[in-house]
Amino acid sequence: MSKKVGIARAHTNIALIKYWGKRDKDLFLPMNSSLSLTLDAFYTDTKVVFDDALTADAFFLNGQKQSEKENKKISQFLNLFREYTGERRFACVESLNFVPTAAGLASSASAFAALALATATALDLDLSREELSTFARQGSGSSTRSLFGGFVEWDMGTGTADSMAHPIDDADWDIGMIVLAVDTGKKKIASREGMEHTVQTSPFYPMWVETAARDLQDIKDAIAQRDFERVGQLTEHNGMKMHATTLSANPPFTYWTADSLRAQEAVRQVRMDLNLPAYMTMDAGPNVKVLCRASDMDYLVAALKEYLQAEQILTSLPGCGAYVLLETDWQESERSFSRGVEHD
Ligand code: 2P0
Repeated sequence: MSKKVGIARAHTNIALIKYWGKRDKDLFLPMNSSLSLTLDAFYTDTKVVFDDALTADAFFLNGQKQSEKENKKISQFLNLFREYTGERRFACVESLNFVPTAAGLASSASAFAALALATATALDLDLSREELSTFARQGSGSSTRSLFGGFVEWDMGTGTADSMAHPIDDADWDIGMIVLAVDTGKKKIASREGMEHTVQTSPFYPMWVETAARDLQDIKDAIAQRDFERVGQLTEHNGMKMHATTLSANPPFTYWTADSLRAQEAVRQVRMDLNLPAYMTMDAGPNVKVLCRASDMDYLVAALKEYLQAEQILTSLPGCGAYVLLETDWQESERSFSRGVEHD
């Protein structure tokens, strides 16, 4: 009996210049390049064991065996590695999500980045992080960026070999993010379907692609100059444009709820009252994320508590890239996961 084990941690990321639309659905090639901030506070730990004794792949999330549908997604992802290496064994995948349920943050970014690194570790693959990001991408587009820390670009590339992530900047210059988790229910329109419908039906979509390229260049320049206000303005502008493409889809749809609008209004009010830079962005869900100065976070949170409940407000500093864990780290993760569950 032989086993090969790999364990890894990856943090989630929030796009400042959004990935919205695929030019190739099977290969997860995006219509535009994107740029994100990796977040320290939210992450996934994943253990992969390739084992002779298994007769099928198995997937456990937060200690629960997952449905056939979820299992299939994981199997297909593992197949990419099996095809690449000639590995024939099945694997057992266990993941622990340290993304508070209350955050309502999509966890596919940290999930597939952790799974990619854990699998590559189990199979002793000698790949650069950039190369590994091309595998992660084929699990979920946004996970491409979670292999790196700080500000990260996912270059759309010309094909599957070069559509990969690159680190841009450590974001160690007083950067923070506040998550306003106004609604934590399951999203009604999955991002995958939402982006496809938008690509197919929104007359604004070509303009999205054209201006996203410009926004990306501008934000990279602003990051290089450490011009926080410019980074924030571009983030807010780009995010709102993404959501304008959903409103202009046919039939139209939106990820915003009344609570999202109230949270946006709270951010506008608070930044005006405190006269502090704070910029909003939203993803394929109702929650509002606020890019701010790390040193302003306490003031902003205190002021936002006038409008939202304390438990709806979460904060994070920039996070690091994905890394390999040892068996002892995994045991510690399992313990802290069960402690967290007990506290819920
Ligand atoms: C992003 N989002 O750049 C954008 C902004 C949501 C809005 O990436 O189909 O789960 O698995 O590649 O990565 C969410 O979509 O989609 C996403 P797939 P994914 O973060």
